[in-house]
Amino acid sequence: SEILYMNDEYTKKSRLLSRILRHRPDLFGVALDSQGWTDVDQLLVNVANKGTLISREELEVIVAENDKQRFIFNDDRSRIRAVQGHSGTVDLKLPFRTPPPALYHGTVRKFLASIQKQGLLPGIRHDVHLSATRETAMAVAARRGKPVVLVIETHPMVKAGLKFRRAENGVWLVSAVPPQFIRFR
Ligand code: HQG
Repeated sequence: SEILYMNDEYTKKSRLLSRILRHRPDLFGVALDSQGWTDVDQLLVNVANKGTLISREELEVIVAENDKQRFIFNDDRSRIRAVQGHSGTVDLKLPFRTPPPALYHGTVRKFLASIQKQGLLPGIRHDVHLSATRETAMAVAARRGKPVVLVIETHPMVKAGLKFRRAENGVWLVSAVPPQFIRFR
């Protein structure tokens, strides 16, 4: 149907925007500033030059309807950035916050031995991503297989000097989680 087609189209365009705004702005000649922002009009021109037409109206829908609220506009809506998930040298300047006592991380069994030894590491991303609810962590893990949800004891981490931030979409960010703060069962 027309609506389904539009949804697929938006999902494809949203994935492309994630790739540009989080990982590879260079491939599209897009410049992100130090906090990850880029000019909306310029972004749409550059994306069009590479063969994908996204109108300003479509972009508004993609940002507003995105299932994980992955993108955000600045106040006058002239600039846009990814809310989290970057692999480049972006500093989002999110304030430190005290997290709830338990946060959750969804993973799969094949990673457990390594996580038990090394703790949670950010991999290619800037930070380890933690979820506020067990359900969200389940959904994150289900992308990779049968979910295993780890409970993170945050207050001992804060006492140990580790700092937490929360992105606008509710994802909690921390540089790493040493294994002694992870409840495996
Ligand atoms: C695992 C998606 C071995 C970790 C989601 C995870 C989320 C280790 C994978 C967001 C490890 C990294 C982030 C260690 C961590 N040894 N494996 N020491 N430490 N891992 O994708 O948390 O659609 O970078 O358990 O919904 O899965 O992109 O992180 O399985 O919000 O917006 O290494 O990405 O959102 O994978 O997902 P990722 P994640 P978006």
